[in-house]
Amino acid sequence: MDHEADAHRTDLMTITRHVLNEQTKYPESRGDFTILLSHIVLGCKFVCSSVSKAGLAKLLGLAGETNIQGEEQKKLDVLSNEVFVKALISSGRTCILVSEEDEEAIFVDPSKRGRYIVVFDPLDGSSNIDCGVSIGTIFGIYLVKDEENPTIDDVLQAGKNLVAAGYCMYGSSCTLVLSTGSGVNGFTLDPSLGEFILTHPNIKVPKKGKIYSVNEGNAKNWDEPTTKFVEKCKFPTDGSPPRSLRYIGSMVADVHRTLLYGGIFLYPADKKSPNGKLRLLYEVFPMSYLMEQAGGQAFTGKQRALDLVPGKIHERSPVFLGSYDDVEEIKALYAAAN
Ligand code: FDP
Repeated sequence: MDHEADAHRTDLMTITRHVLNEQTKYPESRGDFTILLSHIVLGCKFVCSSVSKAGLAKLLGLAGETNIQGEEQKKLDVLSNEVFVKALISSGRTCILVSEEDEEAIFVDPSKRGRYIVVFDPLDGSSNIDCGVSIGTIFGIYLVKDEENPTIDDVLQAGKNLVAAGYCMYGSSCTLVLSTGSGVNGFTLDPSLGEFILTHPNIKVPKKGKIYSVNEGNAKNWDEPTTKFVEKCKFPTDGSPPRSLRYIGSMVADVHRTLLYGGIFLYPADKKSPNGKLRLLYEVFPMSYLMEQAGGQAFTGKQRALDLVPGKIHERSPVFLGSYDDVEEIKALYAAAN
């Protein structure tokens, strides 16, 4: 019997225990982040349970529809947003919230205010809900400059100022991937325990990948560097085999695969959408932060993604992120084109 392996199986590293361990590296820490994270985790557990019961619970359908009891049914993304907003406010550790679902930033009442800003997309990839494809929650966390006087400028910070970022993927299992600035760790929800357990410690994205991930339906409108890059993936001229194309169309799932298997995920600018499609604050920044923390890169076509400073909370940006070498290739093509 392998007693050592057995000891590991009985020594469960939950996400809370992991963050508490990290916290001991900062003696000045007051445990605020751990409390904030436990509220994010609660939101993720709620959404996970709702997504898995969606068909059964008749949660699907348009917002505004009524159920048998005559109550208004909420679409999953609307419901998820409400759960996250309430959980984050009640944590007492947040001062500003920016959600994909809300046009304006939410300023938390002074009586419940803390020093963290959370930017999030409560249910990303929502066009995939009805067909049971993996979807997820994405979040990024900043610190406010002055807790007494939070302003919108505290939100409009470069991605490199994030203090933490992560996503939770609602797929065949429920996986929460988190970075607090010292690497990336993945936790899987054990439904019988109701706890996220560390299952993917210290994730590193392979230096070079064999997969590219893009919505090729937009190819007609791409610029030259993107077109050349995808052409090279399909018809390599250096003797290497062609790369595989994988595109789910749900950012969390596409990025999760890229993080684990390597490769590149791209949502470039095109003639119809000069800023691409993805939102800077709660899609591009958190995923770019995780990718860099895992040893990869994230580029916009012009610069390092995390150096961008948003001008508006719902601003969009093109993005190329993934394995270090793959992003180097696209950077070289853009450099040659300018
Ligand atoms: P969705 O429209 O389903 O919400 O930004 C949202 C997003 O999904 C991402 O999750 C996904 O990567 C992207 O849009 C897919 O866009 P396309 O359908 O244009 O490929």
